Amino acid sequence: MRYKVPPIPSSEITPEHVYLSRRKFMREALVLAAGSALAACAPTPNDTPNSTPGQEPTLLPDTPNDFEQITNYNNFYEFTTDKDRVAILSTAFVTSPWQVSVEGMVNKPGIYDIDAIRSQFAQEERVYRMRCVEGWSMVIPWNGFALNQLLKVVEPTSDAKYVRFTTLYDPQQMPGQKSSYFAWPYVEGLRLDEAMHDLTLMATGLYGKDLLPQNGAPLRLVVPWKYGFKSIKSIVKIELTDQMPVSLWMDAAPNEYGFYANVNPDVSHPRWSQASERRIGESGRRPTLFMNGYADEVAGLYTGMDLAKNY
Ligand SMILES: Nc1nc2c(c(=O)[nH]1)N[C@H]1C(S)=C(S)[C@@H](COP(=O)(O)O)O[C@H]1N2
Ligand SMILES: [Mo]
Repeated sequence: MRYKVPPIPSSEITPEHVYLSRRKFMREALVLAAGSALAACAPTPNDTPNSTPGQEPTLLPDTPNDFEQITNYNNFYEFTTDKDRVAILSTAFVTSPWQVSVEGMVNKPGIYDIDAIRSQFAQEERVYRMRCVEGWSMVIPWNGFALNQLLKVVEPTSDAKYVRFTTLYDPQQMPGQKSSYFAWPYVEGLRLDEAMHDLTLMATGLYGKDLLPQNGAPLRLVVPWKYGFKSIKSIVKIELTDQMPVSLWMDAAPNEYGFYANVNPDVSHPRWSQASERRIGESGRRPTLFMNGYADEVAGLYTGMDLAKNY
């Protein structure tokens, strides 16, 4: 029997004013949507042990993880590499006041206060899968705004090709940054067209509450079709550039972590398969979807590229 999970339908990407009325239907909607799943995104691995060609796939439900799970199992190496202890070690992290500098190849650079960001850009809810490169996943109802809203305001110049994001550097608050194992601060990057894509979110909250420190307060990137490490937390700088950014992970292990990091069950990590994942809260594993199930929306960004080479 083959297993397949539908993309979270765009009907679940709701503006805030209908969020409350829709919420109570969310679980039903997600389950119902499973019945009309598209086959397009996931090339089902033929080598799945219990795969029977020609048989209709069994649909797995794709419901949001609960608040406790999302806020107590985290990767945030600035605090600790222990996923179970990020929450406790980050409680005192100061996220207000907070400023974000938008600079580089833009006509209108600026320093944005987090409160101004919140009020200037209409907040909406996006329920996204998140797939960590380590092989676990969650479904998270984020609040935030499309990054392209901000980029349109600052006006990238015609030379700008990439966006480079930087996390706060403050070893007093973030003891993990005292380790010289990584080239702090954490840096991530996107191609400008990836950054402009409507799915690319700047998150300020989840489950309708402001982000907690462990999830990247007060402002973090969410790129749902890429491995979780691209979704950089606690951002203080957004830079437009013509140079492909070198991320913290590319610097640490270039043979293991590339610039693109698109979720791809067919391209193994050098040390483990990416064909399946453990959904937090579930027993057993489920198949990993090509582009994390968002291929219908984003595969066009990579037309003609060899995704095994551009990992
Ligand atoms: N600054 C920073 N951002 C980061 C990380 C980190 O260690 N530091 N970890 C990444 C990884 S590996 C994952 S899987 C996600 C986890 O996000 P979550 O804890 O909110 O689920 O954050 C990403 N963003
Ligand atoms: Mo991750």
